[in-house]
Amino acid sequence: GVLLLSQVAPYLEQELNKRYNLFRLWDYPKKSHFLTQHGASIRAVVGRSTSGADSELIDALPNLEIISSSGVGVDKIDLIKCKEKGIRVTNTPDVLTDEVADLTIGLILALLRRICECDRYVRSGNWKRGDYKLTSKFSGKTVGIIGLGRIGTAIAKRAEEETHHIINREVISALGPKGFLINIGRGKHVDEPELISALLEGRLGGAGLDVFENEPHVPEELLGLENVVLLPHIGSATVETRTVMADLVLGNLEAHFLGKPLLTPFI
Ligand code: 8YV
Repeated sequence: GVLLLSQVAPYLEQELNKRYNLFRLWDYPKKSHFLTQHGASIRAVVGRSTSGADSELIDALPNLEIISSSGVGVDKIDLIKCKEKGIRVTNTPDVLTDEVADLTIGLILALLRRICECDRYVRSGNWKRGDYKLTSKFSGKTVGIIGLGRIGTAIAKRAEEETHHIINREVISALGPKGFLINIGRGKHVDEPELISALLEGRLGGAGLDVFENEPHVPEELLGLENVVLLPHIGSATVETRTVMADLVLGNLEAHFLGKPLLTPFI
């Protein structure tokens, strides 16, 4: 059997259903009941970056061979446990890079040129009451990118938690009132309370956020701010990209069960 941990693109679920004996974890009100009843029959797990797979789940699936995850991030999968038990892990790298990079530029422009705020201004009829305030130019600005390329990943593997709260008070202060923070990676990279106080106190110009520390919770303080743009973790969420990601998830499972080399092994 294949266990689906959370909702994925309909296409992926349909294909999994056609090919395997598919169990959807959320169909079972009590996870523990499902695991006792069916745990031993599960050979593969499919999830997304946000669903992960912790050591408790892995231990409850004694015959698990592979975790095929839709998404590039594997930060919520207990990789040490997987290595110990010889469980393979695949993700969907590269195919979503364009999508996330495109949205990052979208977020930057939305934030600096205050596109969402301007839209609200027109809708509310305030345009008729006066001029809109001026915004910030993007062309020519310095852009700092903190990310996990091939080398960054190698470093992160050596030093776990290397990226936790990497954007702290010091970095935020360095950005300053004319600086903007975009987070399209992981919520935990940013010290959220520090970000909030910097925004409230005017020590940071603004923030464009696709991810949060405790999704889907978004801190109340952010909701009232005009100089933030808030997105519901949609970096890779287009029909085109999610379909290619789904094919990669399916391709990895198929390769595994045919005893062929995995297409995109993480471990
Ligand atoms: C997803 C992501 O949330 O790739 C990642 O790491 O965060 C996103 O693409 C998701 O897992 C897609 O299903």
